[in-house]
Amino acid sequence: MISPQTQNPPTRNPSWTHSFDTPEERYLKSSLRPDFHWGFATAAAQVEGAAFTHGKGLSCWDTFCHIPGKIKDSSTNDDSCRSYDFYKQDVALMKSYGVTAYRFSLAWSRIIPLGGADDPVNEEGIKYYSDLIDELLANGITPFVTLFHWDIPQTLEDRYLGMLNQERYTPDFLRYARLCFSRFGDRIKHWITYNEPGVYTLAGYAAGVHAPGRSSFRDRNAEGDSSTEPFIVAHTELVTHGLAAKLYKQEFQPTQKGTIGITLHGNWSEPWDISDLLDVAAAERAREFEIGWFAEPLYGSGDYPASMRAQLGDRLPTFTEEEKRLVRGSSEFYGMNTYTSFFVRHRDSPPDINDHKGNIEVFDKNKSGVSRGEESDTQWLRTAPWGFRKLLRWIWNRYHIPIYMTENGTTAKGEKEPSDTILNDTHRVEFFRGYVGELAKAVKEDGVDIQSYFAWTFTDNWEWAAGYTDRFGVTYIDFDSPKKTRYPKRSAYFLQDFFSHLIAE
Ligand code: GBH
Repeated sequence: MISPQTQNPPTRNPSWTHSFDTPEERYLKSSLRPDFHWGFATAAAQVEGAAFTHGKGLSCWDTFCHIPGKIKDSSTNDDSCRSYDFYKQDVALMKSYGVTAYRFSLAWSRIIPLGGADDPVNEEGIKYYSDLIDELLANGITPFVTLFHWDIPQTLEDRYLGMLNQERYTPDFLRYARLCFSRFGDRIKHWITYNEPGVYTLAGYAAGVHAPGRSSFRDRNAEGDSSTEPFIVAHTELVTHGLAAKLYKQEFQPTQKGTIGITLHGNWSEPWDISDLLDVAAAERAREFEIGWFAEPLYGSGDYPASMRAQLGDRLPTFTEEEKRLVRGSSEFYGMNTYTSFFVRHRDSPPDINDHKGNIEVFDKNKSGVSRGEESDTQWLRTAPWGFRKLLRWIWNRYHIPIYMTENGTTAKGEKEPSDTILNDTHRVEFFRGYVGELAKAVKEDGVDIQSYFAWTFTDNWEWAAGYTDRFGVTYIDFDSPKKTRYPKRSAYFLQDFFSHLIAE
């Protein structure tokens, strides 16, 4: 069992010390800029709780998780970590971990309960975020804010199917964005419009396993079309990101002096058979479908990758010239979420109508039997830092734009049941040692401009369709306890020690 905590914030187990004295680690000392930001990232729907109180309106996840069969452990996010109630303790705990920054998202339906451009504002919701921001700043922690981390107001789904209706969605999103800039922008200098637009649309509209739960698969979802809707929603996200960024730059940036961008997901794809040109091409195609889908319009040619157009034809929307101008160059940095790497093999058969990956197959081992990495407690996720540096280089060489690492982390086997060794999370420590080390090498040796690292995540939380079964935190939560008691794991202090070694004075 875990021993009870008497201190607040809880104190570090004195036996948890880390030294960085291998030749490579000594060589990497002070390789990160003095103003490098490090900390943790979270999302409102995964941590806040207070889903139906304090004036909050419903989000698509509040409805989705109450539909039987949608969440693995039949849990809901009604109270989750209760960070709405305990934000002060959380800031104190983060401070004790030595972070310099914290990335969190705003729940749109807490701020505008019905979501729409003409709907009333919930001042209590504004006050919550305002207080959180003040608490962070008072503790020397720089807030990074995400406007949208997947929790669209349910009313907008009911009114017009949310992002499937670009025309009606646009003014609603822009009003929400403007309200946030005007109420928080005096103190927020780092804005992220969307978190992983690709995952929102693929999980919600292609696989149908996330809210709003649409797909072509009638055993799973009553409505939807996996062959078209994901691309329509992605288009809406790109264009409205561009509009919100333009709004910020024109009306707020001159006085508020902040920066605005977007966060994309992306895992490294490595050819299954490096000597097979078809696999080499398939890996590049996989990267274009996963990452280039958003990155090319934003940072590259201004249009979708040619490989996507070739496979998808008219099912991929077309940018008007005006939309292209809006989107291209709109993001001032590359927000990167990455968790793992895969081996990718070409397929000989033509692509399925519901394929979104570039007609490839994904493997855990390459042709020679080399594994992509050690298993976590999550099927898709393995420790594969070898691909992380390749990914950083690939992005940097193509786009030459500053990179903000906005998420990276892992679950670990054996964390489902509490035990007296559970807090000594060696697997997670080794994951971070690998990934943060590769990041430092990319900065020092490849000259990649990386300005932040946010580990996913601060505490165990509600992992969407996986419920409470997947624990990504550097802090253990006893979800059965009324106060959702927090217990630091060793990895929290490992990150603190590693970053004090890596960040220059
Ligand atoms: C991030 O998404 C989210 O931003 C964050 O909210 C979440 O808690 C965190 O990761 C951990 O999951 O087709 O079976 O190979 C990561 C999203 C999840 C996208 C896994 C790709 C592949 C599933 N990724 N998914 S599979």
